[in-house]
Amino acid sequence: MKADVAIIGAGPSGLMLGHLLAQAGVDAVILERKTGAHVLSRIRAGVLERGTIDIMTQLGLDERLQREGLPHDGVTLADGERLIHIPVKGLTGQHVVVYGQTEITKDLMDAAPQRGVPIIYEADAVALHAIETDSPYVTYQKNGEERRIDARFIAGCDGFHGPSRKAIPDSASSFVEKVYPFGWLGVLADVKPCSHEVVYANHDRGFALASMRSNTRSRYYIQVSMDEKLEDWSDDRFWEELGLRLGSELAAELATGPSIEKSIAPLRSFVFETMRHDSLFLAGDAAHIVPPTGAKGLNLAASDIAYLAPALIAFFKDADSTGIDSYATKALARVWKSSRFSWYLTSLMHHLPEGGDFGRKMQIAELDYIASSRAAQTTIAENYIGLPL
Ligand code: RFL
Ligand code: PHB
Repeated sequence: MKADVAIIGAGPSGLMLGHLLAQAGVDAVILERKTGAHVLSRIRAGVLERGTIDIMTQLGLDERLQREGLPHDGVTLADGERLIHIPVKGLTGQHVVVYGQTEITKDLMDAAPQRGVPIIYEADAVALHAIETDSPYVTYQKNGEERRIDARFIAGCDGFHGPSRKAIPDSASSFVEKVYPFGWLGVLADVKPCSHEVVYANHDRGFALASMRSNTRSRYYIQVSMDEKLEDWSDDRFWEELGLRLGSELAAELATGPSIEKSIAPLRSFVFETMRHDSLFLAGDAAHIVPPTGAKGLNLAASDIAYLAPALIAFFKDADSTGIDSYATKALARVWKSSRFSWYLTSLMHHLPEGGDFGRKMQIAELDYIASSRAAQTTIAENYIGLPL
């Protein structure tokens, strides 16, 4: 098989890229290791920035998002019993939209057949070859049979554990990483949210987050140490701990019920430099990971694609290489700024074992400052809605 671009991974970044290329008449094929149902079963991001929504609008695939997405005009930082409301829209003129990553992925997957975006699911043993030449190719196995796609470029959209980043030699790249000594225990439940906006809570007992997927489906997280076992967290224990950490005003509104998903996710910052190696481009979690505080991971994946798709289209349609040549530099500049915000909010809102009493006092002083300063709130608000592309 031949394609202009072979895309590895049918997560949000691979699907958005495949659709944008197809819309412009560039021939792309997506290889995905799992089934579509498996990809859709992963409960992840929930908060979308303007730029992410704009891609869905450009594709004409935003109808359900506009109908079902919940615009959020503010966000709350909680600190024990104190609630600090940040009027994001009042400060920036923009809002974010709560619409699950699962829903975005579903909208893109469902539209793929009629938009001429081929997705090959259950592609095993995907391997990249000749990426330092102008004729790279990808091999994979499907139903036990070896297959090959010859392309002009490969887009590695295969998440943190995929093969694309690993195909780039150490001599041509470097990375920095910070692994946090805790994770997030997340619960999804069909109960009414305790707040109509997202709440990030810093309690002496540890961090908690109240979010939602709809007016009847809530998504909550609490900070746990990485040696916690999922089976030790009954639903009852989770709800009790969550209520303590959110403070009494929100706890009074907390509706509880059986969890429909429960998982523990590690927190890490990771940035791989470079995002291009000759004929291979990296996008999304394949190139960078942010801790989820601040809701930047999916949005960064989308902003990578907002740079990469037009760059590839200009190459194929106008023989113009300027976009592909500046892709890594442009994308990384935004990645670092989002990494900084995610690190800041993670450090501000979590119980940091290494911080000690001084660290805790600094967090409280910073929250006092945020509560009283329009400038500090504006800084948070403009990062929360997403920095410009
Ligand atoms: P994905 O979604 O990981 O998709 C990669 C795809 O590649 C496939 N793949 C392979 N395919 C073929 N061959 C192989 N060898 C392959 N290896 C892997 C995988 O099966 C998969 O389908 O990466 P992508 O597209 O870059 O998207 C990134 C986002 O998924 C991620 O950044 C966000 O989910 C992060 N994130 C959040 N981001 C936000 O913007 N807002 C949020 O509110 C938010 N909350 C979260 C999050 C991530 C979380 N977890 C579990 C990590 C909350 C959590 C709990
Ligand atoms: C979510 O709704 O899953 C969510 C919201 C905000 C975050 C992370 C995750 O910062």
